[in-house]
Amino acid sequence: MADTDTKRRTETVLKTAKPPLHKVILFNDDYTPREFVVRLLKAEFRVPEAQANAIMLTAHTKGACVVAVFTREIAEEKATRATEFAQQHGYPLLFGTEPED
Ligand code: TYC
Repeated sequence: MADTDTKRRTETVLKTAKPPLHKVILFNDDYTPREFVVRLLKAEFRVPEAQANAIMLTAHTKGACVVAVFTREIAEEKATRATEFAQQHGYPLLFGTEPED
């Protein structure tokens, strides 16, 4: 009976491996109207107006801005869709992806 009190137990904690994340990056250009960038960010990335505006302004002043972070496949799909949407409207707006450190 005292046995059970002194028994060593090994506990195995199973951790689910998290997939590596990738950033979607918005690049500045001289031609795309600011309002169009904000509209696209809201539509494709579901960010509220104030956040879309802040992201656009950071890209505008610094050259680029991280929009959001996703798994690689989703990040690439979103960057491609957003870039193509801009192209369809005649703008050279560019989105890219890069692995998160
Ligand atoms: N620089 C653009 C302009 O002055 C606006 C702009 C902002 C474009 C952010 C791209 O990622 C961008 N009309």
